[in-house]
Amino acid sequence: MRRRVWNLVLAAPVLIAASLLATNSRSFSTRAEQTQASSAEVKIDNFSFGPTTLTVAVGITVTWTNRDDIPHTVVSDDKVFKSKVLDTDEKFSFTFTKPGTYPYFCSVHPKMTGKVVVQ
Ligand SMILES: [Cu+2]
Repeated sequence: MRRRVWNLVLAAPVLIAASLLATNSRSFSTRAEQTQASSAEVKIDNFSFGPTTLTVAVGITVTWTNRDDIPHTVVSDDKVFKSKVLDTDEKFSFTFTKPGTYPYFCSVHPKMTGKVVVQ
């Protein structure tokens, strides 16, 4: 009995912290949508990257998702990043830590090109 009370005492601050954290992250993500998101997405579909040009802030993680029923890759022209062959619904992520323009293409279908602009 004594032990159960002690567990409760220990659990209370954890629960409070967890609920505070949940509240904080919710308000943060609302704000993030408007100003600085921490991630961005590119969809691969119908032999194209969408959006073709994605502009993000430094530190953003971009995730490419293959929504096509054909395998594709995401390969940087300057070899900054390179995915494996992505089957349907597979994802590839890369975090951009330096400003610049990062053109990329699909090595299976080199006519498929896109660009990430990091500001
Ligand atoms: Cu492709």
